[in-house]
Amino acid sequence: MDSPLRARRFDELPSADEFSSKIEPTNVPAVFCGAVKDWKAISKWNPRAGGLDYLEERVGSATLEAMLSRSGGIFYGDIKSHERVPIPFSMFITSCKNYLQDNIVTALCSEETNSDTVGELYVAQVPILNMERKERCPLETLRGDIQTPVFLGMRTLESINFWMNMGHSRSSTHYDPHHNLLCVVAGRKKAVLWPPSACPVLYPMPVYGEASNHSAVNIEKPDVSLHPRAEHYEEHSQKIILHPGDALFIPEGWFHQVDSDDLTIAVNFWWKSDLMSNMEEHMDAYYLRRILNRLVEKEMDRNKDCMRGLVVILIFWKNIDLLMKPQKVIMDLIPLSKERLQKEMGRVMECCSNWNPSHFMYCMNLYP
Ligand SMILES: O=C(O)CCC(=O)C(=O)O
Repeated sequence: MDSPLRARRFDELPSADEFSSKIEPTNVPAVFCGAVKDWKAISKWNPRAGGLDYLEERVGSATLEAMLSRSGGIFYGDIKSHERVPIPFSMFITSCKNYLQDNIVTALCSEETNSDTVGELYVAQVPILNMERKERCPLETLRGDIQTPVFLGMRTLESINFWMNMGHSRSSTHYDPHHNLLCVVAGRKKAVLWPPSACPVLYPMPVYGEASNHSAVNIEKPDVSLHPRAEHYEEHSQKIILHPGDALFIPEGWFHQVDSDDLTIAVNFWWKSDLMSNMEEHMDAYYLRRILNRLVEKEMDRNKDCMRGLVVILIFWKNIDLLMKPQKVIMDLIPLSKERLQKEMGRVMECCSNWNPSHFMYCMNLYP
């Protein structure tokens, strides 16, 4: 991982001005130690210190949508692997109490998720605040137990969400289209982070379709015959451990995989970045061409990979059906000389104006 992309640790909290001018615009993660340690939630929600009774009393009657995983405690993005099921929160709390009584101790953030002991139900991303759908906010009552950290200033939040798992669980590698502050209230989380530039090794799913923000690589056991570049995924990653009271800034577009110790509770804040807020739709085609141009120029300097990218783009362009079969396309790579490459790239760029931007996005999804 390049050092400018390493997460910075802050033992003292920045002011709202410092966050807006020096931290947020860098689009590099940051850890704020003890940022939310004074929340009432820290003392009241802890499942191992009476928190389950407290939550039951405050919000036990709420019906929530929980995620039910079909792959043990690992929560992938696609609907084949999990579904959202409505459950009374009191039922989930009762399961947590039984779990505590059974005194099952799971290893913190172990590298291998043990499917015998993991919980399959995850109360994930349940709104405490939801600006888009104000009526769908089953945990609004909990708002009084938390405060928006001062350094987020007067930002307009999209949502504040509640996360609580019973057994050790893993949220699979994905990115979000919002800036995020992930705050741990109880338990511990291990976040593995990759910058957006790690796309080539993480193979995000096609932009059209379900779970487009998720990596197609099975990080537990990458299949390098299917995803050859995934062999290098660790080189681009960094690991962060979060304790109760800590907060992690995950900038938009950063891939993250999150492991939660059993009985972990967290709250996250999502807000739209200035960059996205200021992107006018009529500029999209220009941005796309501009970015493509920059990527191409960079890749020109890296002869080998550039050939691969170009050939993928050309093959896609010639035969739209192949868009659905990226592996086949990658198998069909052919070498080109640098001169030929430059010429062909010029042709591709000339064609850009005839392309629907979404064709580009498709290619960009597979390469880089
Ligand atoms: O804590 C987790 O399991 C996932 C959190 C997450 O993906 C997020 O905050 O965007």
